[in-house]
Amino acid sequence: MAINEQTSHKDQRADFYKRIDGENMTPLWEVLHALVPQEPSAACDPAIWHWKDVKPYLLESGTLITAEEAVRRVLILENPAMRGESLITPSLYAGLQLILPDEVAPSHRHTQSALRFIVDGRGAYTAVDGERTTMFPGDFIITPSWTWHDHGNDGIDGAVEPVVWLDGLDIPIIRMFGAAFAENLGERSQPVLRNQGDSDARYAHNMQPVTNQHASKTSPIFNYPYERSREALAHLARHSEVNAWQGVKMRYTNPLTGGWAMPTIGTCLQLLPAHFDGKPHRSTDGAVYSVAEGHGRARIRRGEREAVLEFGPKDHFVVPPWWSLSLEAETETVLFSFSDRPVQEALGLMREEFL
Ligand code: 1HN
Repeated sequence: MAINEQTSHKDQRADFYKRIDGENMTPLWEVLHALVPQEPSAACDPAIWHWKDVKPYLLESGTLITAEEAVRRVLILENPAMRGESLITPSLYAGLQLILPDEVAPSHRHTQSALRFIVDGRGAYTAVDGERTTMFPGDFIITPSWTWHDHGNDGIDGAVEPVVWLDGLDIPIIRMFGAAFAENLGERSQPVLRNQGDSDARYAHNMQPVTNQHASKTSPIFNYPYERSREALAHLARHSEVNAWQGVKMRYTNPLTGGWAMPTIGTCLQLLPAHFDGKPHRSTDGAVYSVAEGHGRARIRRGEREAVLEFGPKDHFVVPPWWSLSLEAETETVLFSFSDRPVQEALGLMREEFL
């Protein structure tokens, strides 16, 4: 084909694209490769937020706005490859929330599901559909879709201190479905309808009421205390084999189904023994990590690119989908993590490789 023939093809096409543009149409062949990449190609980079850098800003935010005015006083953890989008991975939102002594974060509900992993301080509470639970570091707490929730900080044992937790929400997933609804209760705190520990007594003792009517897709347990999860990991670390890729890793379950605790977000807690030198693993679910205990290193690789993230207690980091992760621990380490794995499993999309 002669050169001027090629140019005229190009011109003809450009002219064609312009004309169909007026009909809200566009040619697939110009975007096909980007729409259907050969491998996951989302704009999502590895990143870490060190507690020593984050904590002063969180406390400063406490001098600028009250929890009540902010509704939720949160500093969003934004993926550096998606600034401005309020996302930490393509499918997940994460942020660090501060509640000061005697503050209240007013009651509302929304179709997005939320998780909390308590990072710093003790004695704040969250209330979910009429029941309060007191928060301690390392607790994993769930706010199921469309449940009224508010937070407060009355302290415990006569001491009241600032409390910080990690929020994880399925905001992008709900947005993709066009299924986002929210409403305010119009009151600072919802009425308390049940005693603390009620859902725990009903569902967290390997039993359930014979009259159980829990219909939600989310676990009926809304606080998985660190004390118990940590004990399970310690026992397994002492008495069973340590996985060469993941150490001792457990997932939080819904006791009614044995499945994930939340329908859209999978949550895990894992222990890496001191001097653990893990093999690389990759999976299609990008994950957010919160360091509960210990010091170590996350090596996150994709092709020629590598991030080596040195972590310590209360640090947070993100592993993008399909990047390989190797974990190393200097001291005994405990990591909380969450991802969109339940959604990928439900849709038959999950892939993972132990390298
Ligand atoms: C929310 O309701 C909470 O209830 C935290 O604590 C973070 C981020 C976006 C939308 C709603 C909370 C949130 C949120």
